[in-house]
Amino acid sequence: MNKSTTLFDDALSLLPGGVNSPVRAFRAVGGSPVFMESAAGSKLRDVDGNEYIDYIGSWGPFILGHSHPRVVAALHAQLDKATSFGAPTELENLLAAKIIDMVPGIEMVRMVNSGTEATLSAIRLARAFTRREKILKFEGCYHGHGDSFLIKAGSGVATLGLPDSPGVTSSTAEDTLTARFNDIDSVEEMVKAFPDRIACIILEPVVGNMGCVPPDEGFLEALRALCTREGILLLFDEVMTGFRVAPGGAQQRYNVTPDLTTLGKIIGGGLPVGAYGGRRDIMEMIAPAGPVYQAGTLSGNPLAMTAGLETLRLLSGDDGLYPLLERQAARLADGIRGNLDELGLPYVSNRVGSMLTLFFTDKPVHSWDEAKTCDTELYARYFTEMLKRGIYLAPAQFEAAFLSIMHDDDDIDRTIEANRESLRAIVK
Ligand code: KE4
Repeated sequence: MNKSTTLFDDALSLLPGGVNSPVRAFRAVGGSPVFMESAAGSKLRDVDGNEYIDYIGSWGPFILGHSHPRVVAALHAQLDKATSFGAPTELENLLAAKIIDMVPGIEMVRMVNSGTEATLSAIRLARAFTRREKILKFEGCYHGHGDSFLIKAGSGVATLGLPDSPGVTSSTAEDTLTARFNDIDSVEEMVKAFPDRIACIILEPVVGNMGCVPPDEGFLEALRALCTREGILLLFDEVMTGFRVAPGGAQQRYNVTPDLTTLGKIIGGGLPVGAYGGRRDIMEMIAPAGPVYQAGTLSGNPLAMTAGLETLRLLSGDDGLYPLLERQAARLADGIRGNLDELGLPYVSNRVGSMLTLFFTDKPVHSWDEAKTCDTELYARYFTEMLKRGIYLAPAQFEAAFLSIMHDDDDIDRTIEANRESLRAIVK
């Protein structure tokens, strides 16, 4: 028995499902999760000494690759001073200023400790600002595990086939309306049915949590116009797309500015940081400036601020990084598409920047309706074949794969070859 399996057996008696986050448990792909020990650049090493090319990157944060020397050096320096005070520090000013400088729609920002905290806080703020109670989300989008979001959610909720989670009260669920991503008519329908009652529309502007699903031409612009017309706040949940699909996130890539934005993942450079921000007139309602309460013991702690600040400084300091990510991800996607064509397989590959997904369905995937037709059994077999070949993908069809600036030509070539062999193995 290898060490990962032994550790997982132990974990099962200590942690629910043996993990601290459901998607890590390999439930959707079978087998026992791999326990990791170390990482550097694009590579992971597990507790049994096996090495993998990493396409999870801790679910998005490691766009610079694991253990970037400048981030590690900055953390060592900060560790020697202090890790947290529960008092203001200059580092919070510096990271806030960097975020405001990089993200078009953010004039003021509040740090929290996770994407979930960011989205929970942002909808409370939207409800307070508009004095309305309903929110509207899209089927297949995931915005963290807050009660209001566990309604037809994506990511682990979709992966585990969970209905809207038990423990969410019916009154909470009633205040969450849902529509179809990329279908503006389904949004108009909800707006007509609930006039002047929707506080905000929250979406992943590029969905990652049903797999990677780009916005159709004009969809984001139509949402922007609808929200402006109806006095609804447009909330881009850029926890995944922020600093990923462009330095200024999806709102910069598609030139559509939301009223509020939530951030996470890359913003912490691998340490726990989330943030929400937006128009100053809205943000100034947050305590202690205004009446909307939100707080956090470790919000803005110096260690996490250091990792985030160094990461964003690196991303904004080198104009060549995003073109490099684009080139490498395009090469990978083209290679996979070439394999699919060579084998005559009908599957669909979606990509935006350095996030991409291979969908095991023959339908173009524009919304959850198509994503849910995927053959998740086949994905499970594909995942296992790729893992055997040293490629570490998301252990679930309804997730995105991520590249870092450290994924070099050899990584891409090896992944394309592993993809070819794995596709052959599963369709035999
Ligand atoms: P966290 O609370 O996990 O930091 O962020 C929640 C969240 C909010 N919004 C979006 C768009 C997100 O993608 C996430 C978290 N993403 C998942 C991966 N699909 C995190 C992985 C996990 O749940 O373990």
